Amino acid sequence: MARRSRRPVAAALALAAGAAAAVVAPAGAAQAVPPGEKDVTAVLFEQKFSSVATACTEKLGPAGYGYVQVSPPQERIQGSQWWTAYQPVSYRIAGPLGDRAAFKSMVDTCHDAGVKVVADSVINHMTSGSGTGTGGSSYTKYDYPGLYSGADLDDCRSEIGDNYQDRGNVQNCELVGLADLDTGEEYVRKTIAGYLNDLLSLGVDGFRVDAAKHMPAGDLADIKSRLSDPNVYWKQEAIHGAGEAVSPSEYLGNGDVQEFRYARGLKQVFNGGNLSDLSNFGEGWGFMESGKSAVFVDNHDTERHGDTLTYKDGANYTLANVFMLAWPYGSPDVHSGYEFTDFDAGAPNGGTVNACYQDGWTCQYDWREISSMVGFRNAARGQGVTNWWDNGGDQIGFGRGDKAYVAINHEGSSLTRTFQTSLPAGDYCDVQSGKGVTVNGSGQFTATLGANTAVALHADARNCEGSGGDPDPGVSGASFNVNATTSWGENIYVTGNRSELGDWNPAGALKLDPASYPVWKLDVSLPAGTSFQYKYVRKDGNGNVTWESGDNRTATVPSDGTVTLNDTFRS
Ligand code: LM2
Ligand code: CA
Repeated sequence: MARRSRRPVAAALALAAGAAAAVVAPAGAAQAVPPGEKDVTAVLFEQKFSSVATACTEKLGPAGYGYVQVSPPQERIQGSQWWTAYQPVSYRIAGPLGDRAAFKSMVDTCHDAGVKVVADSVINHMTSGSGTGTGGSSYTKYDYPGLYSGADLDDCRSEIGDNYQDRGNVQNCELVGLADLDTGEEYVRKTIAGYLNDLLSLGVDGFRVDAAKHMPAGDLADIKSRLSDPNVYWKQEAIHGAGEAVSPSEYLGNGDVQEFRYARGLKQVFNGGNLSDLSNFGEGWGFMESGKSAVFVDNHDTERHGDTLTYKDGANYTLANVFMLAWPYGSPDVHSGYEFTDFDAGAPNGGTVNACYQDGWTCQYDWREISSMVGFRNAARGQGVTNWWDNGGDQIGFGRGDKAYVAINHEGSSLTRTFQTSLPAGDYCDVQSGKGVTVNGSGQFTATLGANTAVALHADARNCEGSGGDPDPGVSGASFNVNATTSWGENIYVTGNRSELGDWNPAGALKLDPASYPVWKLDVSLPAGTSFQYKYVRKDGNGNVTWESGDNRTATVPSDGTVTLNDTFRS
């Protein structure tokens, strides 16, 4: 495996030293608005189109995601590494994720589920090697028969390297040695626009523009003006680096720009700072205007280069996503990839997701704490922050007008508090835990938040039916009792093949009550007659998960009442 991959791109993506250009945001800028009512994008990194389609129908649509972003669909170089996706060979949809028909079918299926589709678009460069691509096209560097030849590539034929102080070097030379397209040239502009128009003809709703900083903003404006929908959603990847020649804000005239400082700020706050510092997160931190910023906790590059949080960061990561979705700045991407230890490792199972949390698929978009906040964000749309509270440390709470309220306890001990909201009185579901909460006539509710947990209420979740967790008395279900000896800081959870049990997701698993230790107990509502599989998992204080050994356990809910399960944790 080519470990050399780390250094060139670390350099390409590195921050250069120097003074940041001040970005002045207009006062009262609106929340970012990709077209439509729902602004959260699930990024399904390197998933096959057929698996993306299934996710749209089963998870993304029902959860309220507005968009799904797919990895680059065009023909790429062969190889098992994920980054082959960023080495185009031709603009035919002929990669490992699926062919043209599979792509089209995915777009149609996602649309039927109410989810729009963003395509990751690699238009700054072509591949640097020679060989035969995933669709059978042969190529050599600077020559892609039938598409581009030497005259279409930039004259600078050397690597960008570390010099981000020189605009010409950044935009006209070769990013990690990849053949750089001359986007100033008519034929190149026409050809790139032709590719994007082809994707639009298949129903695509928007583009993530890869390596935007490496193309002059005016060139991108020209290309965009040639599209069948020149106002299409346009999300430019321009990485902020202090003191660099090219500033991300140059691209705001074209459309949205990804605000990398947002993700870096969340890492800083959740890995050591205080949540109380987030009260002015956004323009108040010097970020670009909210209405044109695309934000994320991590992406496929930053989770590998370590400049942001990742799925490996346990509650810090989960709660950062909860905050992002609750906070009205920018339009959020929920990144969703797969477990890795090897930087280069490509998608598990050839890109096919048979089920979340199998084969290494991490499915962040489906984590109970995260997916439940998509509905929160949709309910809170258009509402500013109200009722901010913090303890001066790592505990915060805030409302979104009379539509929603969230509190996050990022400290190591539990928090019991009466929170002041602007919510109408009545019953709500805490969508984080699936337990009912009552807001009184003064807009207050009292809750206990365990260490590193959140509570979240919103107008569209007035009861917990269908959200799992809390059983209503007299309703059918399962009574879990498991004898498990634990060390201090450890807890026992149950998960299984039902949404009520978190769909085999350790992050969505249900915590058992240790009041009768060493027997941990939980009652869960399940439909009468349901046969299901389950297992217990052990989590330590850092969120590390240990699954029970052995086969999945099975049980069936009787037609009237509850099945009682008396188990012993299998180490
Ligand atoms: C991006 N945004 O601007 C992508 O988000 C990022 O993932 C891409 O890098 C990069 N720009 C180019 O599109 C990845 C990966 C690199 C990889 C490139 C091209 O992080 O490691 O570079 O894709 O596949 C690889 C090798 C590298 C080699 C290069 C050219 O790792 O060592 O450089 O190919 O052969 C000599
Ligand atoms: Ca370029």
